Amino acid sequence: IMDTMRGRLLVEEDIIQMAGIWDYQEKFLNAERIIIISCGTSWHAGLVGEYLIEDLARIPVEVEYASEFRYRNPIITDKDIVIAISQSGETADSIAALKLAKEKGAFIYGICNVIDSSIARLTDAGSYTHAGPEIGVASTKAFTAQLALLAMIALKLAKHKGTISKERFNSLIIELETIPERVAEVIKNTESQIKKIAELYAGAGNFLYLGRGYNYPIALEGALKLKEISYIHAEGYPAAEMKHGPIALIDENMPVVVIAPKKGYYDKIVSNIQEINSRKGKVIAIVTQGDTVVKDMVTESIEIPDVSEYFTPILSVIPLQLLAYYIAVLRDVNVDQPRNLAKSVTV
Ligand code: F1P
Repeated sequence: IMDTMRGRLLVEEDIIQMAGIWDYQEKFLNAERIIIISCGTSWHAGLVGEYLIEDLARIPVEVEYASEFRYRNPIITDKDIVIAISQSGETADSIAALKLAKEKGAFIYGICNVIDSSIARLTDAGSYTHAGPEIGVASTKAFTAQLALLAMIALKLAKHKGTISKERFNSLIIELETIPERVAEVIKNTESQIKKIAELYAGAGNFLYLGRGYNYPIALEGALKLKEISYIHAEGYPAAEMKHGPIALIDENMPVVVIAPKKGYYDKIVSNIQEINSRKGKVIAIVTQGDTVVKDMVTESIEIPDVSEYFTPILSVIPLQLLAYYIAVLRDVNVDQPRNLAKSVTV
């Protein structure tokens, strides 16, 4: 993330070179719609991007799985901007979806980690995440870098659309610059605790992950990381959807990871935890530092620093990545090379 942001988050008006959209800001500001296409982990980043761009810049955003988009008959015009997100830049479904959007006249913006990859070459413009090579197959640091970049894009658009004040923009940028240090703090402060939690739950057959708002996509991502590298069945859901089905699964054998920062949806998530408790589910909660309410209600709580809601996903995903990692290690599977998964899915 530090590399993603280095040299770009300069607050002085004239030298802002944020997020590679400087030369295309008119296109972005006049866009009737932004469509984000991607797969897997990158799709989860796209969902956070939707929340950020709609919330801050008030531009309508749709997020589509490239693997669906490419086979249906989507409505795309030259007024649309399509953002393709891909760690590898080689994912076949994303390439096909992007080509389709290009044929229909959309402006294509890429967010890739691998420089000069196929997707990067197909785009009209873009930003690299500069997260460094992902050694393992499962995308982790590229994901947090994607989130940082999307926050930068949303903030930049918001400022120029006038949907946030200059003062608010400046204070959010200053805060965003502190996020890499907060990430380091989360790793340092939670790793040994997460190792112990992994020991308690490495034998579980199923996991449920719940989150709301900005942290709903993080619930999806936490579940995907566990599936990908530990081979444990896991489902991610918006917490409010729990009552529409998944609640039937909750009993004393079901670990439920709840992302519960003390932000906008806090009271709602507290009542979701009560519902899980009354069914004897075991809650592992991600909470804001100093939160005692949720801490007293749950089996395990993992603290993350108090930051603006927009940036909570960058921090809340770290304990979930570590949990999946330590569970996989305990189950003696190859975390870097999970079975059946390829680093870039080229078919
Ligand atoms: C998409 C993706 C990854 C996942 C795995 C398979 O890749 O689904 O999110 O971790 O590696 O591919 P990409 O388009 O972001 O490279």
